[in-house]
Amino acid sequence: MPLNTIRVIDSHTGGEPTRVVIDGGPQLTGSFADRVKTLQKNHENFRAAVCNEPRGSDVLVGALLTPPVDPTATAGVIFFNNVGYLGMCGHGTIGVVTTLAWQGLLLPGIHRIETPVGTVTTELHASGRVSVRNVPSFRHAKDVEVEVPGHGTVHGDIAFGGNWFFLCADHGKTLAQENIEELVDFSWRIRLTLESKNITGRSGAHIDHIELTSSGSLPHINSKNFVLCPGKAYDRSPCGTGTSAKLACLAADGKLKPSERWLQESIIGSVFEGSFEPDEAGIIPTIEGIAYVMAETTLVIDPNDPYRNGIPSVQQAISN
Ligand code: PYC
Repeated sequence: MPLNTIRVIDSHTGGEPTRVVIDGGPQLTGSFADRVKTLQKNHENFRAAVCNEPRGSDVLVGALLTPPVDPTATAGVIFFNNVGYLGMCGHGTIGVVTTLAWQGLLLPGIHRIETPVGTVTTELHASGRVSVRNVPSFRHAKDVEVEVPGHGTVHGDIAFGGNWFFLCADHGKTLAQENIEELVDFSWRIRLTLESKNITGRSGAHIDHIELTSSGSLPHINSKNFVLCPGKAYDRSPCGTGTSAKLACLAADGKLKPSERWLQESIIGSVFEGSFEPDEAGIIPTIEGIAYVMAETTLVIDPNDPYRNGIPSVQQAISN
């Protein structure tokens, strides 16, 4: 049987990797929603082969390019990870724009990118930085009380920034790299509690990202976060959609004014710059960061390889 090959370009944005599939991925047709459904229903092996071990890792976010349906967009993209699919991905969008520029397909300027939750407007700056004007973001609920087993009561806001987040500030933890194992375990217990208590986003939406927040480690940084992603990997970047959700909460509390700059630090110290414009649905956030291309490679799917479709992630069951 012939070997199947998939060409990818790997980049990272603030330490968080994005693997853009540039050739060999499924050809999707129909409306954008149909494409997402087809990918989810018929191409699970593709997702797992690209993202899961042994070719990928839990932290990797994959990006499948597809021709846009929206005539104003330059490209369409569907993001996926070790357990499933993302609505939007901020660090991933910065990675996609950087990758397309690296291939010589995009010049500095404005480029609209279609995603499953709407079209975002990106700007590739001459410096190589990329800003992403995200989809409308909003806070759904404030100060929701959650009893975390083995810890006690915490409170958090439920907000949408392209994905659904539970943002918690009264966690009592130190957001530092040496505590990552503890932060993963604690955030995962919050996630399980939200599920067991049926605490959801709007219209029953699954809250699959947990964001712990604290003050920044330097005086000019507004806030630091630790974001646990759906498949139990933590975001090395400040999380573009998580920063958008944070901006929505700040705006709802009147703590940040339109156009005011917000510096959001990640658990490893990388920083996104954020700001927002008011919108009838909440806010339109813009986040800015920089990505670096790390590898251009061809994945080989050998039909004789028992792990050709990846090792299923142990987190798969809960996330589906
Ligand atoms: O940057 O939006 C983001 C993101 C979501 C999951 C990982 N990164």
